Amino acid sequence: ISPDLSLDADFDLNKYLGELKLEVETALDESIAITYPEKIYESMRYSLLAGGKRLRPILCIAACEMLGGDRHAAMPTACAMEMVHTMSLIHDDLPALDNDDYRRGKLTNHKVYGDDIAILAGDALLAYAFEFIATQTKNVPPDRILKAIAHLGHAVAATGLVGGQVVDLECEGKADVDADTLTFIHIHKTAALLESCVICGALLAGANDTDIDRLSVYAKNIGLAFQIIDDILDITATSEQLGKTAGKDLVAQKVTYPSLWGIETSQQKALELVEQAKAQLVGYGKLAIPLMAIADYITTRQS
Ligand code: GRG
Repeated sequence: ISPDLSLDADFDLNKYLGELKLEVETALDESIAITYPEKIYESMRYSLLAGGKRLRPILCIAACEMLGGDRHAAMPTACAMEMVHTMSLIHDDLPALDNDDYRRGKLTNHKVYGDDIAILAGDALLAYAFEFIATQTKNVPPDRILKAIAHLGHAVAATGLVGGQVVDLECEGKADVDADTLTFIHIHKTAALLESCVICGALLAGANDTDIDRLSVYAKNIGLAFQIIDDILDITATSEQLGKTAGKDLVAQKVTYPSLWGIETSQQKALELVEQAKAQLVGYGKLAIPLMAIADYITTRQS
């Protein structure tokens, strides 16, 4: 589904993603200066500026622009989304959770700065994200900013990311996790923040209730599709590294969509979710092209 295929021809998604990623990274670089006590600012910057696709800020900006909003109005919120995402990764990598040594091709935060500073860097990034939206958003009516702050709070609290992570922890080592529980985990752990990026971008542009409903379905669907593809990429990447049999053994320890449904059915499900996501945006015409293209990118991405 496309708003108008002839208008699509000129749109270069890679160029769009590349340019926005650069803009976001410049804004992120400027968002935190190193001052006393240096160690905490260095630790925050180490993970915030470690690369990554910057998909969350890009979604925030694309949603704002689709509804006629200004890119600069959304940039502080877009940066805040990446701060929250980064802090969730720092905490997720800690020995008490996933215990990972590498992230985005670099040593994880706690491997460089120690568990104590990594916990504090995560806390600082989370608090600063909200301060950043409240103090840096310019030329947007305050009621819209307030709605965005409330939405993000709901998305990261026990009602969102944290709740999803808790259920994930409870399922660890269990072989009988069902599809509903898995969906609960992913809707909260992964889709909630992606959804908040889209909704907050839209709120800053002055979205009405219908816009919010449509974008909410769009974002939940691409969020779930994103996680399904993430699980598939995990298997294929692990298989490539370790040989197919060893890779399968390794991923079998955790119930995922591909372990429940198989890779092909999971891929099909992700494609269906993306088509339903795009169907929400047909009424927005040419302005929806970036969000439509990002939805497709979710299922075609290789990393
Ligand atoms: C949010 C208060 C608060 C605490 C964190 C640890 C935790 C609670 C939640 C875990 C959240 C988590 C790590 C979800 C996984 C999300 C996911 C699919 C990450 C990978 O995202 P990409 O592919 O990564 O966009 P890049 O590196 O490109 O940014």
